[in-house]
Amino acid sequence: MTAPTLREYLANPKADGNPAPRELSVLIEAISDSCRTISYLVSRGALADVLGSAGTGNVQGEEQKQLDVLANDELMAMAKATGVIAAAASEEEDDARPITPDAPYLLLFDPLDGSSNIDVNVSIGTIFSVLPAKAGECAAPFLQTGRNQVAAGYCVYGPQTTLVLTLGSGVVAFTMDPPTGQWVQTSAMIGIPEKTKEFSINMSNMRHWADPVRAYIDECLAGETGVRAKNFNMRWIASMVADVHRILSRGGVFLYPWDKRDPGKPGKLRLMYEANPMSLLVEQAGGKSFDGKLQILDVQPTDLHQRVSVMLGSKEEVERLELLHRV
Ligand code: P6P
Repeated sequence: MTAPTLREYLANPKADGNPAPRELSVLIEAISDSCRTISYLVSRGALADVLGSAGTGNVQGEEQKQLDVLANDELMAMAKATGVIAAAASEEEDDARPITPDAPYLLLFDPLDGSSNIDVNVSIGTIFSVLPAKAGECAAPFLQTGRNQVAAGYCVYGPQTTLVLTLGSGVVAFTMDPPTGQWVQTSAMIGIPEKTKEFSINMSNMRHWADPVRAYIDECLAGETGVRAKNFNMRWIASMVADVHRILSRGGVFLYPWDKRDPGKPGKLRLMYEANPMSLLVEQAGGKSFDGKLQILDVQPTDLHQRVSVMLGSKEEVERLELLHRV
């Protein structure tokens, strides 16, 4: 029996016995088409003269890479063409864009996360989040908690191009078959191991961390001689999509916590289109995601581009961090 394609997966009954809603299937397939296009652009790199700076900055005050802008334009054009997106918001744009009045969904995305890795040929990715459109019901329809997401996922552009997706009934993965461009299911019901020996954090920020984070990492570094009684390994790709993909694939814990470098900033990563979609995937896969006080999916957003402290992954590790944040 051959593995289903993305289209077949979307048409098959889910846990609730029903196929995905038609408009949601249309959207997910359109996102996969855009990811295929972005993957092609990323893979051509210098050959297509798409590397390097775009010479512009984004709302985050960050320099935009050419591929950031190309990926953003591709996803915005897709959002308009589907007819099922009421409005779309991007890391690369100050304000959300109204798209199709009375359409059922809001789309949020980081078009190309990990931009600092683009020019050095390290894995990067597209992250997306789908919320129900509540246009007319509230002044700020985007400011819904991550629990409201109807779908979330990412596409990692690495040795394989893999789309990882949840519609709220588990996490599945599809790998793009280069000769045909077809998305073929390669993982069903991804589960994060509760235990791990791998942590993922940018250690150069150690002197700036809050005490509970420092205590947790010190425990990991103490290895089998310390309270954890086991040795840990460290990974930091500086591309959230790649680090989270590893954690979904074999376990681990990822931290980008608040630190003292800019005390007024809750963290580096953005809640709406990085932390929330990744947290839904992680929870759906049996892991946890915590901001130092709350489960990230319970954080009530107040701004489209707000940042958040992120600690997510294997359940046992996040619960250790929760304990250390309570003492
Ligand atoms: P640092 C990429 O720019 C990103 O937003 C995430 O993908 C990644 O985890 C993080 O920033 C890396 O940050 O400070 O280690 O360069």
